[in-house]
Amino acid sequence: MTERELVYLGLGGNLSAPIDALREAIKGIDGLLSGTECSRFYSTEPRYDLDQDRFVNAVVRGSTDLTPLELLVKLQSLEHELGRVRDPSRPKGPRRIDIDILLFGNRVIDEARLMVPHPRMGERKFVLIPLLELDSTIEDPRSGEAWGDQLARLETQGIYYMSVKDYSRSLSWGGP
Ligand code: A4P
Ligand code: MG
Repeated sequence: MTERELVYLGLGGNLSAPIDALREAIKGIDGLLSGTECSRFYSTEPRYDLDQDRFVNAVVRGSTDLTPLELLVKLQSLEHELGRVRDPSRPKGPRRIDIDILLFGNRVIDEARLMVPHPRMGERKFVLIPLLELDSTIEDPRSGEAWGDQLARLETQGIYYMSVKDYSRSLSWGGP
């Protein structure tokens, strides 16, 4: 039997009502993980492909007894259901929703289909800030370094809190 492991997922989107897209994604993820919790939502300047709208980013965590690849397949079908369309000419371009596996317990996974910790998370404030909101003490299982120390080395990246009405970490939103 597999043991339950704590998983952190990075969510982002910048096309057609991204707040709604993230909320729908969180509902879907809540059906896959137990004890789901979510960071605040952040409005973030686009990285890599700069000619696109700001993203909404957040991090969700919860526990699972799925294997990492089983979880990846389920998350990819959730992305698809929520209207994710891949444009091969713009791999870092606009998208309705992107769900990345950031951390899976303390595992280090180096497979073509799945790399954990997510290989670029240490350079992304739009990942590290919401991640550390959920647990300020977690460490990179590759290096043992605190993610907070990696965050402290990064340059300004344009990360803004969003005031989302009636939002709470327990996944309950009041009102429309
Ligand atoms: N894959 C490997 N490791 C993982 C993992 N840990 N989690 C493989 C999820 N997937 C993983 O993913 C491509 C392949 O990576 C998958 O088939 C899977 O087997 P994808 O989601 O199809 O491709 P992608 O989303 O275009 O790549 P990626 O790296 O997730 O995109 P990025 O790098 O996230 O770029 N700026 C701001 N401010 N905020 C953003 O959220 N996002 C992007 C998108 C660009 N700029 C941004 C943001
Ligand atoms: Mg992705």
